[in-house]
Amino acid sequence: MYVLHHTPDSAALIVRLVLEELGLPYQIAALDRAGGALDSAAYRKLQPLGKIPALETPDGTMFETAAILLHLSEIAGKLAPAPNTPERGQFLKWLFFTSSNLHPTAMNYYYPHRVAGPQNADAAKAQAEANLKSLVQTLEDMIALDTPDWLSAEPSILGYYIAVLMRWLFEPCPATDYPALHKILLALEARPAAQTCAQAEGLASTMFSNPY
Ligand SMILES: N[C@@H](CCC(=O)N[C@@H](CS)C(=O)NCC(=O)O)C(=O)O
Repeated sequence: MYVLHHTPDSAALIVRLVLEELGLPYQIAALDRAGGALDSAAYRKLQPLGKIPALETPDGTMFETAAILLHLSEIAGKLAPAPNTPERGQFLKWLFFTSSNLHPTAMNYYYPHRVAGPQNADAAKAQAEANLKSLVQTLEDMIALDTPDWLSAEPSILGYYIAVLMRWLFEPCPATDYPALHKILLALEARPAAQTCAQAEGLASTMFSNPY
């Protein structure tokens, strides 16, 4: 049994989608963020930076969304090209592009004061927005050019990761501006795993393509 330390519509949603898609048994451990749960000694033992998510697995606790997703896909042998296949390197490249560039820049957009201080937050947010548009366009161009199987209408850990980020980024980067990505979001949000998560977290059934 996996235990997902979770708040709704956070990066824990990405892990939940993958647990659902793989049919792995899991429990939700709700984090009382307003009550300071992220700073508690107990949670810092699971996630030393006090970030969401953390996942308790039969092999120990994991954090970092991309690491968790890769681990789950390797255990199940699904949702990513297998190790030692020709597609694996390309897939890993774009997974790390997402976790090292897109995800942190999304955080900079929502928490600009953290990177620039309160007095510079507006400028930092504007810069994050410009960076996000460029990063999302880079992804869009790659999909349109390469049509990879591992980022397509078929579910993958990378597809779900990007879908949740596009949900959060609807305001600066509406999905309809990116036709190749939009097609993927429509396919993923129609899946039973996505609808189960949407219901559980009180999200629209068009959770990725048109979230609000
Ligand atoms: N690199 C981490 C980032 C996780 C992250 O930033 N999570 C956000 C929620 S989406 C969070 O914990 N926010 C609370 C905060 O920063 O105070 C990962 O990929 O798991």
